[in-house]
Amino acid sequence: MTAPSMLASYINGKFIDSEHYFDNINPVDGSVISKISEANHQMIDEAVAAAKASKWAQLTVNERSILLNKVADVMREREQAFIDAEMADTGKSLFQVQTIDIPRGTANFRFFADLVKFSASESFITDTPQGTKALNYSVNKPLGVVAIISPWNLPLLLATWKIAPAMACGNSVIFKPSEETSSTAFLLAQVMDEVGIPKGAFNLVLGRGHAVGDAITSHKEIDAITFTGASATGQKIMASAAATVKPISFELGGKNSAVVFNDADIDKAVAGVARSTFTNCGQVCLCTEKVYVHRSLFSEFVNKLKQQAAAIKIGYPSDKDVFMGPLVSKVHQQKVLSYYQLAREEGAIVEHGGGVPKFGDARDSGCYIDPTILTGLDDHARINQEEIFGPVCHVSPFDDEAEVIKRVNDTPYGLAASLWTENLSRAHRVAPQIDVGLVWVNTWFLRDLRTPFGGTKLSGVGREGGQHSLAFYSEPSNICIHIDQ
Ligand code: 6OD
Repeated sequence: MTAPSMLASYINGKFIDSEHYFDNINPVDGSVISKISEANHQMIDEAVAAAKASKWAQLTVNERSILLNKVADVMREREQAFIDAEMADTGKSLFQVQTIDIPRGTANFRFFADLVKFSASESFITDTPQGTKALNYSVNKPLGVVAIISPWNLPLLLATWKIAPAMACGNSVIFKPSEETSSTAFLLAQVMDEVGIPKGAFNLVLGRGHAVGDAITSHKEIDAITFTGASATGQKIMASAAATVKPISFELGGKNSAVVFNDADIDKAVAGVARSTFTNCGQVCLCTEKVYVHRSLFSEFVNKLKQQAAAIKIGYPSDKDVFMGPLVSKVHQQKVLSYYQLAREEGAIVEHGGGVPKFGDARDSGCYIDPTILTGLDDHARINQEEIFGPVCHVSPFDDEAEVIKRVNDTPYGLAASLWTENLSRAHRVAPQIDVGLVWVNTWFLRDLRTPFGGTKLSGVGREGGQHSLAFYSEPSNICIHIDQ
């Protein structure tokens, strides 16, 4: 498994180093994977100036679509390099990068490259009672320079989810990936370069949040900001964007529930909740952290979920059948462990896990953590209110439908929920009452790129996906033509 060993920013069609470097650490064993050159303020200014001057917006929709499909083609040819780089940075399992992260990177480009060609703009014939007639139609223009700040949990997937529609709509982008996961971003810049994307259309600036992220979000020449990450960071970016009233689109944190009703197929529900809790070590904003199970099924459900957790293979990400690698970093491992400790202090019963697995080799210096199941706390325990972002859920019993809806909604977040029931009427009745942007019934993280994606409350602002993305990344301008009678 190899990843690029020296990572540089890509600005105005050139790879550029600064004299400041930091180490990119492998979460499997703490070794250094690569050196990352951190962009300085002058480089950020150059990137923004290049983005403004780029010819990208002048290309036709069809020309942009062809080039973005070429990006997808070359990413597909280089799939193994993307897989290796993503695994090295994140420690996520081969199975996951092969089936989720990297294919979605390519799919995001293809989807938006095609969608933008088939999108119509609005038009209305105005016919007033006084007999005045006019034709109104809107033209969708790019916003200009869009800053894209993406997180470490699904690095390529979440970056391309924004880069592809932003560029399809004719915007130039300034892309800052998380400092934990810059390798696939660097590979993507190489692809953009080779495919012949006009200079300045795609700029990659590498570095840490306080050094590079803040300089981007406060930059006066940036026209819009789109961000996926922690709610607290979203709050800071929003304050910074307010100064110039920039459009923003945020996908933020979650404290997502799964509800298992007494009419659920219990084995499907157990397998589904295990997947929604432990996938990517719980490091997906959509992962389940609170599980409500009808009291009649509670003990059976907890026992079966414990069996699933015990069967999870934890190890080297590239080993066959490994489902959980390490968490992304030591800092994050310490954060999740502090919540395991807090759960004990709050009086939780630790049904499974609660610590760090021991391997007796180099992995003991890595960022591994146990899949963990908790019970015994009420909904107002901090464990049941705060986003942990680790492979952990708390399971509580409930008695009736109205009660569980109220309890699921009793959180400052509103991203996702999953319902497990074989009763179709119940699914239709309950789903719209959950105050979240995404409800899955008898499944989880089943994605259709045309659907609105985003959250309510602390979980975000706006929706992306399909036409929602095109609406965010473009500015409609209405043209009204009077029709002489
Ligand atoms: O699947 C997607 O398009 C998406 N935006 C997933 C977000 C996951 C957050 O961790």
